Amino acid sequence: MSLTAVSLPANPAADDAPEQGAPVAVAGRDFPTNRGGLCQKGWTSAEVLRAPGRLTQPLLRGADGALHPATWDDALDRVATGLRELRAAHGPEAVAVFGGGGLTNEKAYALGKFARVVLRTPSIDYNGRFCMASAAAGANRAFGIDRGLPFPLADLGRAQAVLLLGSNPAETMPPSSAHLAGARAAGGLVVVDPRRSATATLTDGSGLHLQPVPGTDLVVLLALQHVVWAEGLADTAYLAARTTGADDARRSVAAWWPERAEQVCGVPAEDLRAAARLLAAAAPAAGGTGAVILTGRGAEQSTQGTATVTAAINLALLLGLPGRPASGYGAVTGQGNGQGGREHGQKADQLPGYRRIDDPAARAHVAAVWGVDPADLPGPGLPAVELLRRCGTPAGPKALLVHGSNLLVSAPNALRVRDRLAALDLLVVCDLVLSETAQLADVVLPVTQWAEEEGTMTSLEGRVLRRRRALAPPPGVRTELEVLHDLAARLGVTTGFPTDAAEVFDELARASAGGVADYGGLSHARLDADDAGLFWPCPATPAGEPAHPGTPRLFVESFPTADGRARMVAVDHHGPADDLRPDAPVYLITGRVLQHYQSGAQTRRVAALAAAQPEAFAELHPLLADRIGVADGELVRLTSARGVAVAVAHVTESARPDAVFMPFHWPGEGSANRLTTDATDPISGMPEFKVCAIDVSAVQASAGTAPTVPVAVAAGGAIR
Ligand SMILES: Nc1nc2c(c(=O)[nH]1)N[C@H]1C(S)=C(S)[C@@H](COP(=O)(O)OP(=O)(O)OC[C@H]3O[C@@H](n4cnc5c(=O)[nH]c(N)nc54)[C@H](O)[C@@H]3O)O[C@H]1N2
Ligand SMILES: Nc1nc2c(c(=O)[nH]1)N[C@H]1C(S)=C(S)[C@@H](COP(=O)(O)OP(=O)(O)OC[C@H]3O[C@@H](n4cnc5c(=O)[nH]c(N)nc54)[C@H](O)[C@@H]3O)O[C@H]1N2
Ligand SMILES: [Mo]
Repeated sequence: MSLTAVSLPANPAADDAPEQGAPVAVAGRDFPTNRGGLCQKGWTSAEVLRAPGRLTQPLLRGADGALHPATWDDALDRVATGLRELRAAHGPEAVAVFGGGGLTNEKAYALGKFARVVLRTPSIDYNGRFCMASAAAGANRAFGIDRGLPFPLADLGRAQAVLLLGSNPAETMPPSSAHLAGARAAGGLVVVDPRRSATATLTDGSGLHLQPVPGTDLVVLLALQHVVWAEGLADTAYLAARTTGADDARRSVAAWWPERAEQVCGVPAEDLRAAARLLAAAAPAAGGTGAVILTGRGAEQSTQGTATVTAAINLALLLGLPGRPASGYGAVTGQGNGQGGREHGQKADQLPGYRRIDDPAARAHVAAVWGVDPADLPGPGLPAVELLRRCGTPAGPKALLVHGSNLLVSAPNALRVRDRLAALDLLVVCDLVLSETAQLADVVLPVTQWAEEEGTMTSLEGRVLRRRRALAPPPGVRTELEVLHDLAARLGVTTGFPTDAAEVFDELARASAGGVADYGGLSHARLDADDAGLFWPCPATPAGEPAHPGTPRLFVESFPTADGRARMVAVDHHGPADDLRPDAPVYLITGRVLQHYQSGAQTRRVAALAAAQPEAFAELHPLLADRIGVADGELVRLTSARGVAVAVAHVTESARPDAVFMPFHWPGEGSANRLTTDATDPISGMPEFKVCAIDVSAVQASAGTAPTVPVAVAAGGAIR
């Protein structure tokens, strides 16, 4: 299975799609990435798939301001008419598209093609911008390729040391944390997290938990490199043979000796030294079994996310790791199709096959597959945060189509996002449920989810997997391939948008051929024959020759850059955009809990999960709780320059005294993203979700005005 909880493998026993209403068992399949295990959310995912509140009819906003059930024809006509009018009045850029990393490869591909060929708009981006953008930017720059892991996940289990920066797999991908057991047993697990997360507790008794000041991972990484150089632990033969830029990178860490780094990141100098030595000893060049450096969202969702990833890569190169056994740098992918979702063209600057939309050769290739003139393909669009910021402004998009994202809850500075989306002339949301974003829409189209349709997804290791339909969709819903086909036809494009996923995949394979993410040798039929999937790049081979076996391990011989070498780039620390100050003296850090998925649109509707984590909460250290006079279980008010949130205090020593942790799974008053900043990384466009400055105080409940804690919006509540 791919490493996300909600995206579970279809029950392999369920060859015949059970009928609607029949029980669906979700079973762990014996598969190398998850060792047959499933996380808690996984065990209840059959419930998630059948969560109440499923939309089965399109909804149209009426003159009375409410959403009313409508026929598919009326709903699609309204969308097509609206798009045509807005395009005629304001030009093609006035229509924008927002995709999602939960979409299958086929849907992500079709959506990107729809934007460029039917709408002819450059304005398309997706929620992966919030997720993998910094890891992608760093890896593309250094290695010439962005595949979450350059080796099969099972290799991780053989590594003697693993450095995890800002990743909490014990809660966010429990099946994969089994692969940390090897490093843990060897005393080589190092977890960098300002919070004593569930994953950080795995270092108890052995290994190291480094608990930095939020937003200072880059300083930790610069210091680790400093120690490697200073103690003669660098793999200089590897640097000479396989990299460029090592001298620059070396100069950039000269000023970050451990005692100075400690002043900024708060991690004791001795711990920094110990971590660097432990990693160096695990490197194959030093006789170890392997060392892996992994980043998660904690290190990446920062205005210096690309720089932080670059520093992690520089450290890996310094130790000679990439391309060596059970070694290297990787980024832990997030959503169901977080990897495939970023390869096929729903990114603002991208064409299928991970091609650049500003590359003339890439445009010519893809235009030929699409049967259009390359000159008619739009150029690059704006990254997600900027796209949303411009929605409904005089020069910005007037219409937005949303496919697979609940922006009102998950986007940074969510109150501003709400204002921007409310200012649109036409908001169209395709979803399974009436998410908070769908509640604001003019048109809501009910669609199928992955388990109800045919398709493929790609795991963080670049393993392309077939997903077969495991259950019948509720009557009344359509697949997004059907929606795009129908809309294209209404907008005058009657070919090129098939509704059969195998056919879409074949075209995707041709469009990707010769690109970085080459799927040219793959098809549904070939993947059907191989339950374990195949790793891209997997190019087509000439007729009569054996099929390409796929590429489980990258970088063994060289890197896919112009000169075959990895590029080391000097980076430096500047700190968070919204830093502490007298009226905002505490950091807010955000993230996830085991029981909920993302914006919670699906998991908040599942009774068992809602009961286990019913309400928005904020973790506070006892010292901070004492200072503001709040006890465990009482309400706190969190205030940033953007907004105010209210949450239940969880008083715990796992927090730093200067940092409150709040999950972002809840809407309304309990929404962490009412507080977060929409400042972004200048290279990747990634917003700084993980760190901003807030004030926190006790909510004094006065009689009669007891504050309410937000709960899930009742399904269907806004329909009249
Ligand atoms: N249960 C569950 N699982 C999920 C998801 C979910 O919503 N729920 N979502 C999926 C998706 S899309 C993703 S992207 C992944 C995300 O997976 P992770 O990256 O593991 O998840 P997060 O909880 O966002 O962040 C990880 C850790 O970063 C820490 N952190 C916060 N600020 C900083 C900092 O400045 N530096 C460092 N080093 N750490 C910091 C937090 O304390 C947190 O423990 O999970 C996937 N799996
Ligand atoms: N503060 C803070 N905010 C964050 C993060 C953080 O760590 N901290 N993490 C960020 C990250 S990494 C991510 S990935 C985002 C995720 O946040 P979102 O982009 O909001 O992702 P989901 O909550 O998964 O929303 C998916 C929506 O699509 C619907 N859906 C599911 N499957 C399909 C489908 O096949 N088609 C369509 N059309 N709809 C479907 C679901 O019902 C749901 O309403 O949140 C980001 N926001
Ligand atoms: Mo994500």
